[in-house]
Amino acid sequence: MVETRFLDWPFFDDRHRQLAAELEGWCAARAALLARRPAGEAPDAADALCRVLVRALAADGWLRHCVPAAFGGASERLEVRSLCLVREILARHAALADFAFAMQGLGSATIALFGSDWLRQRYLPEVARGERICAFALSEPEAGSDVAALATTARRDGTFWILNGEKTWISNGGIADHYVLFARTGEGPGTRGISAFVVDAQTPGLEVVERIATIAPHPLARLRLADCRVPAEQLVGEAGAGFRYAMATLEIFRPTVGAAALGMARAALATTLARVTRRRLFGGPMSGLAVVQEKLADMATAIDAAALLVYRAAWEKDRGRQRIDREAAMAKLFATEMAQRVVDEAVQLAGGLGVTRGSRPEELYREIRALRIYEGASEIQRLVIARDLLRALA
Ligand code: COS
Repeated sequence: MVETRFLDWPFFDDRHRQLAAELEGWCAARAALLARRPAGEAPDAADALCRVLVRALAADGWLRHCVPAAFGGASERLEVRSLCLVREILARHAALADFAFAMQGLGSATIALFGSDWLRQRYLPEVARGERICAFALSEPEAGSDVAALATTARRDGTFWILNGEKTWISNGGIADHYVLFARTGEGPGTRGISAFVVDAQTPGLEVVERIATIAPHPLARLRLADCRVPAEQLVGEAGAGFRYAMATLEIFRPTVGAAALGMARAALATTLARVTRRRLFGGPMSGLAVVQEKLADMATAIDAAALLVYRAAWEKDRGRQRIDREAAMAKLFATEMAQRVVDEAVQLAGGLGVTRGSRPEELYREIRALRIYEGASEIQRLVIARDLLRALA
């Protein structure tokens, strides 16, 4: 049974309830597509399916939630509650569908928020129509959590910028049509000397040098930039403001990562409920055992607590709060950590089946893990929360 009671919470209005119902209908109608899995474990095994998912999500208008209305989107500006609802529902059905959706948003939001009209007009309508696959290229071999340490450089040369360096763990790397890519331009020290560029995948000097295989396959790559010449109009906003743009983008997407975790946790609970009511143990259904009921209660309570934090953060942003650093960090931290525990309990209650390749708990166990790492590891979210608490005292 699909949980819908949370949609009555005051964070939502009829628009959101309608969106959730329509997306559930879409997922039911596209069940065969959502049941497809990457062909094997090679680093590029998920490429073809990701492309198909992007096209399918676009064909029925879901990617319109990734861009503002002026460029073919669904709402005047990016609506975080809608992004979260779409991610939660897609992730409950198929993690790769959620991934395909999320990357269209993460790899275009910096353009939507800070890009020139020319950039927005050139990129965003194609993103919404699924004609362009997006990527967000921030991490480097020596700069993951500590963004200020990034070493890729961009040097101005007439009407071009010349980029040199390496980016790694770039989602959609290898299939993306463009990368929103961050490089050091040196206007100031550390965070104050970074700029954001939109780099087309075909730009000479940009090369995908390694495809990376992960425990839950999705397109991921290491990129090398060797005298990569990027036209000056591909700079997003102002030179030197890239760190702020990256953080503002992540602030929108961190609650949505929490929402994806929520979807996976709900899938784990649903699978567990189906199992414990069917399976008999010691002469009765497993669900009759107090030790099992205790686990079910803890799983459901953790899920609701995470949902409250996720949709609180989304609602705060949608109602116009400029910065939601603390709320976004709490949502991502709590929801991803709780989903890991809930999925682990689902594996435990499934017994041998839980660790059997191809079972739903086993799949969720592999899929949930990366969410505690990407877009700011749990440790970084704790740092953001603590700093915000301490700043309030100063
Ligand atoms: N919106 C707008 N501006 C923001 C912001 C936000 N949400 N968060 C920070 N900023 C601004 C700050 O206001 C500050 O501005 P000033 O220079 O004008 O004072 C500037 O950015 C620097 O912020 P801060 O001092 O907090 O930067 P630090 O280098 O100390 O640390 C952390 C920042 C660790 C929080 C950051 O590097 C981070 O989030 N790391 C994780 C990165 C990540 O998510 N990587 C995954 C990549 S995508 S898979």
